[in-house]
Amino acid sequence: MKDDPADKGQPQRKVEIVAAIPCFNEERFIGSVVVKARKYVDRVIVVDDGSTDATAEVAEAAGAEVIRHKVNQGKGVAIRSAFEWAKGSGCKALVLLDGDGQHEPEYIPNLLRPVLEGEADMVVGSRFLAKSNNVPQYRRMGQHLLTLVTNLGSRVKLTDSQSGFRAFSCKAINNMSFAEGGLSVESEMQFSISRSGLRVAEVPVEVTYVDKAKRSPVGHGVNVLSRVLVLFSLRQPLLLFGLPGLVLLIAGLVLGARVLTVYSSTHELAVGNALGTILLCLAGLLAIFAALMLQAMKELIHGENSQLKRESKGYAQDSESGSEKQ
Ligand SMILES: Nc1nc2c(ncn2[C@@H]2O[C@H](COP(=O)(O)OP(=O)(O)O)[C@@H](O)[C@H]2O)c(=O)[nH]1
Ligand SMILES: [Mg+2]
Repeated sequence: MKDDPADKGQPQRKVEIVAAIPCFNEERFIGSVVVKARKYVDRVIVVDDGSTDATAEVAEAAGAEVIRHKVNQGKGVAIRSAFEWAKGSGCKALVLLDGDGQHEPEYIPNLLRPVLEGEADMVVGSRFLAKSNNVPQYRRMGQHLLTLVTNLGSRVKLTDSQSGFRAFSCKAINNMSFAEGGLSVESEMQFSISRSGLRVAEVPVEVTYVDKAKRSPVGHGVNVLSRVLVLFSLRQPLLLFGLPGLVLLIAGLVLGARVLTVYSSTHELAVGNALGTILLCLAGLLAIFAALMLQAMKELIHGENSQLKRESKGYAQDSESGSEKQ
């Protein structure tokens, strides 16, 4: 068993297809998930994220290689560890699935097909494309809202932005980057994929809800939504803040014009409307100001990143020509 991502062991023989399962306290289900997944891939990696139960031992007994985080760091961090392992192994494809029995490993070949046939770099298993899905109603509404906001913010259209059942090509493994530590990592992948110009596809998957939700669905939803809005605001500030700001400002100006018209004909100030005008204009101006500030920051960061990339390219070329001269 490995102790931390830093000293993850690399496979002895060439591993082509890897399945990685981020886990936190899944001793009840992880054994059967690993055994089933092994039928479809060369290696199963379980990232045990500081579980306090026997997840790691059960996973290992079932034939998985276990990367162990000493303390719980969140699903996103566990997925980063899995990506690092996959990068080091030089594998052709990586599949992610949950360790709670929700994802049926028999769908792994369907997820892998577009990747292995060179049609997509990330394939998402969508619960909402399947003929039947037993996603509970309360979850379904929240999932659709999160998908709507993620699609708008990332400009990548999926039917199930929150599905953790996904496959990635070698190109995606090497080019995607994400920083989210928790359960918003799936949304962040959508932002990352559009930024890296990778291709995305969806295939239908059916899921089973074996257990009750482990955390409050409302709290979970609000948490993910707030992170998605942060990603959205950094990616498209003009759309998220600028457009509503402009609408508020125009509404304020229209109301203001009405206040003036009434005043000029009656010489009476419509106090309520005048206050409304001030509030709408202030809110609109604030939103536009926030949008412009965020846009400026975005362009600054983008400019600095491009500069760094150019510098490191130049440095690599210089050292190449230097070694040729020697
Ligand atoms: N590594 C890691 N995995 C987690 C964490 N929280 C949940 N998971 C795993 O992520 C998967 C989905 O989590 P779950 O709580 O079932 O989310 P839900 O299906 O969206 O309600 C399961 O395999 C969990 O074990 C965490 O803090 N760290
Ligand atoms: Mg689950």
